[in-house]
Amino acid sequence: MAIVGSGFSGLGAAVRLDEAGHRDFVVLERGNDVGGTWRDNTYPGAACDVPSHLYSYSFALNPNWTRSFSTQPEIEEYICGVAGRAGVLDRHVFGCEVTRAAWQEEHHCWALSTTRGTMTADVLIGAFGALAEPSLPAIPGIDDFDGELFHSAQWNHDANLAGKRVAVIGTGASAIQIVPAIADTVAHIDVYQRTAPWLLPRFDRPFTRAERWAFRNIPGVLRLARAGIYAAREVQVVGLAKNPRLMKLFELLSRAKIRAEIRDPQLRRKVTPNFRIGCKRMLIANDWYPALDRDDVDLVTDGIREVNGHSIITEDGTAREVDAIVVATGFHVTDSPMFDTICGSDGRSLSQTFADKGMRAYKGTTIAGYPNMFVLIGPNTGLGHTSMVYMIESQLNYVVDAVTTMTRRGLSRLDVRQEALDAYNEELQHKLTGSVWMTGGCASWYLDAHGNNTTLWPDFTFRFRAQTKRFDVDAYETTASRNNQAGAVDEL
Ligand code: N01
Repeated sequence: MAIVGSGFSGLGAAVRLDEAGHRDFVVLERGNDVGGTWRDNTYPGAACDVPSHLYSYSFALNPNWTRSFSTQPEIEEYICGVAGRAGVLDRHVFGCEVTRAAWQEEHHCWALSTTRGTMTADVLIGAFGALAEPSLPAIPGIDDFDGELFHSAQWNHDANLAGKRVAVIGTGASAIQIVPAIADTVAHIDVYQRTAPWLLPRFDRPFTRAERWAFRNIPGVLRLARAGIYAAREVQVVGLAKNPRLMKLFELLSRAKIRAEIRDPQLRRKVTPNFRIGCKRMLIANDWYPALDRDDVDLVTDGIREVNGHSIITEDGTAREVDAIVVATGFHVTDSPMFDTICGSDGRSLSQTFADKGMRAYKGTTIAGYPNMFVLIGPNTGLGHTSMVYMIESQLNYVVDAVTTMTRRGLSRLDVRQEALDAYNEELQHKLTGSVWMTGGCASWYLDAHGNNTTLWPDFTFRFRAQTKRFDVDAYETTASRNNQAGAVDEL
């Protein structure tokens, strides 16, 4: 088996397969360590907006989190620790980028081309992540900018921003952490906002010594903390997915926050969103509005026309000179470049398969025409309100059971039936129709070029857990392996 990527999902797959006795796998990782997005996103202020007791593996609870919402270094350290303790690093190949994966119908395997050679695998587990490929804005002249220029996920730590004039483009989850973190160091920040985000309070604090003692020593406390966070977050699904009108309560809270944290009425107007809260990811921060309210921070809401030399020029003709530009414009989510490199049984790439109706998978994991392939954090498994690690672990239950099924039944090929995939997606899209993501009046990366929401899970997450608990082989066309055909037929 080949696992592509070693972030939370790929590493989780390695650990869970290993535990289940499926030890013949290799993890191909283009970076130089495990950690994925938590290895790459080292920008100042990087931290998780889901409490760590929930944003961690259920099979590797951590009593040592120092605060409720962990920072990036602590999460990266946690992931590295899990990898080391699980004993799966011996099957990792680092600095190995998969450049092409093509299904070989004749041999029932995947042929992989990588930057470190070629290989074949019976099973391909795509754990390449949804937030891995930085999306750069197509602003005329930006490539010829005379100063420092980098994406939030590729922070240039050699660039000394102290005393410099800096532009930050974007006001998403990354930007709202970066701006307050650098505001004291730099001379001036121009924040370029295209759409104002809704913000809620961040209930972040260090754990007391007594709490940490309890996490370490009292059985069940960690699980209880986790369950409490899970339940509190899951309640939001009622408003987000079922009854968007309820989200108005959050809007009231957010408006009160704007009034309390910003003095300038004009700035208050600029930061007040014009869509229903929840339509785009709700952000949590206590230092974003105070940062915007500083005299040395300007919020620019005019669109960017071009970059010229050292200046960013907006549509109204104003030129603002800067020494550095931080591009915090998000990721290629619905159009990942990985989709070009994976070719299924009819030779078509995933990009081609997704071209008509957008990204679609069965249970977010398998795609018709791509046998023996499982995608982690696949279509419609994303969340805005709670821990992705919960969804990943649900998928891992499914994948591990699928591999066990293949082994037990002697199957060399599994391909999800197109009708199962279609029916699954029809129901999914039906559930999404009334959700705030579709009706809230915003443009977001949750929607693809067709206007379909192919990213989010539209229901309670425990429902996803339930439907991925067991591998449902009946939804698949299966082929017994040539070696095992007699035995397999018996068992089937
Ligand atoms: O990216 P985003 P992000 N010109 O896509 C703007 C996760 N995350 O890196 O809203 C000007 O959310 C864009 O404007 P608009 C989390 O899942 C988690 O911040 O499209 N502006 C927006 O303001 C999150 O959702 C944590 O109008 C342009 C911003 O750039 C995901 O990562 C922390 C532009 C992009 O926001 C991505 O967050 C950080 C252009 N051409 C991130 N193009 C946790 O704590 C885009 N924008 C777990």
